[in-house]
Amino acid sequence: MHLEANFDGLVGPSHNYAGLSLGNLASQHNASVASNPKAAAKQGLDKMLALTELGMVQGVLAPQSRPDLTTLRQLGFTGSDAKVLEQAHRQAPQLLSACYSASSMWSANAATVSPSADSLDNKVHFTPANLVNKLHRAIEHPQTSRTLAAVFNDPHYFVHHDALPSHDSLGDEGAANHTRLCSSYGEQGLQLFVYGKSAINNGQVAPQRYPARQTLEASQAVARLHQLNPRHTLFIQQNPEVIDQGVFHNDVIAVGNHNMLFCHQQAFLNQPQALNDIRRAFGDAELHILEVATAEVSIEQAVKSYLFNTQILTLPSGEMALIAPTECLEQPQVAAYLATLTDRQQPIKQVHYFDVKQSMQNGGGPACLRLRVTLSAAELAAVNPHCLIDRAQHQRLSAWVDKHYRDRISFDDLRDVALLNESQQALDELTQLLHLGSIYPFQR
Ligand code: SUG
Repeated sequence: MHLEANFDGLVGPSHNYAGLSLGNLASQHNASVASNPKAAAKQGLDKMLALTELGMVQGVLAPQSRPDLTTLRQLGFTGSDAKVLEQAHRQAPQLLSACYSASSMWSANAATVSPSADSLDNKVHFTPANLVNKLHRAIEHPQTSRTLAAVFNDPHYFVHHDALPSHDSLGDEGAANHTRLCSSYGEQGLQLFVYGKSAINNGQVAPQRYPARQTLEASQAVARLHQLNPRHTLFIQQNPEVIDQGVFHNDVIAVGNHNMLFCHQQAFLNQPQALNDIRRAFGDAELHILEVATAEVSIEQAVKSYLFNTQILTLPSGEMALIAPTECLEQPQVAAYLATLTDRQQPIKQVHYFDVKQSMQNGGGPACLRLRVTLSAAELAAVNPHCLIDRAQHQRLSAWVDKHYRDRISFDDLRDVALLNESQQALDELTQLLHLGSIYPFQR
């Protein structure tokens, strides 16, 4: 019996809005808004608990230690920690913000994961994403590797690869640009990689305004590392025109689960052809493709609402449920679409709305916050059990947030060494709650 577990990134104590992500409209628009880390972490934890109450297996991934002092020192800031922060604040505010970002909360970007059913060696493969396109995210992967290794720590079942080399031609954004379609979780599935541009084939179309973060070459490398069967692996290109309208990851315009693909009509380049390729590669089994027409929902409304950054869950009953952000209720076209969704001929039978506004304001919806890991019963038993959420663990983590998190952070707070000390103390305690060992540089 296989199932799909969601591992959500726990929002870190330094969650803030710094306008760091060109091409991510929410991040750009909210650059100077004050954040509320406590509310952000609680919103995330509440979504995790709610999914367990729907009968799902839910895990949690610890946040990264911020500020990233290793990087700040590597950039030439010296002296005591307080001095490092003070200098960076004065001389290079953008670098200080980058080293303070809590962006690891969007664990869809942590890694690409392939289940054992799809890999030649029958193991679950993880490749942390190099996230080279944005400095604040490019510094995540060394810690991501340590964190994933502490959660999926049995080499009999789990294989951990290094991130791809850090170069734009190998830009990799992890599971945000990857979907697996299957008839049942434990059977061979179709691994669908969606890239923004080909780095080597320069003749190909690419976005003009905003960056394409994921390259074809990176996706192909991940597929090789994960020992995927080429017959069940497909690479398709995201529509560059929508990247230029704020669709910075494929998971902002399409989401798949089981034998269902939910996407906008403009999600992929040459969409009719792309959908035919998907149908052909999926084979004879039943596949539901639910395509939303531009006439029904514009790209602008899709981006504002994150209609496609929803999670599609297969509940224990076999019914599918959609986990949507409350912003979907605020965009009239999207609200109207969702109001009639369950009446349509398609597998989603329930829609649940969640307030993840703190994350949304930085361009991260419900699907950005989770890393999906398909597991057999034996593989699940090999996962660090303290990183799985139940009511008791949710309660402990909520109390931990209450104890350590601030309810307001704006840029000037980043220079305060007290925030650094608070964060390290919080994370030190967290490693005990989650039985992670000493995964952070400050603990070594
Ligand atoms: O990489 N935002 C993230 C949002 C990631 C969303 N993930 C998925 N679509 N899977 C990003 O752009 C904003 C940080 C700031 O501006 O403070 C940020 O990094």
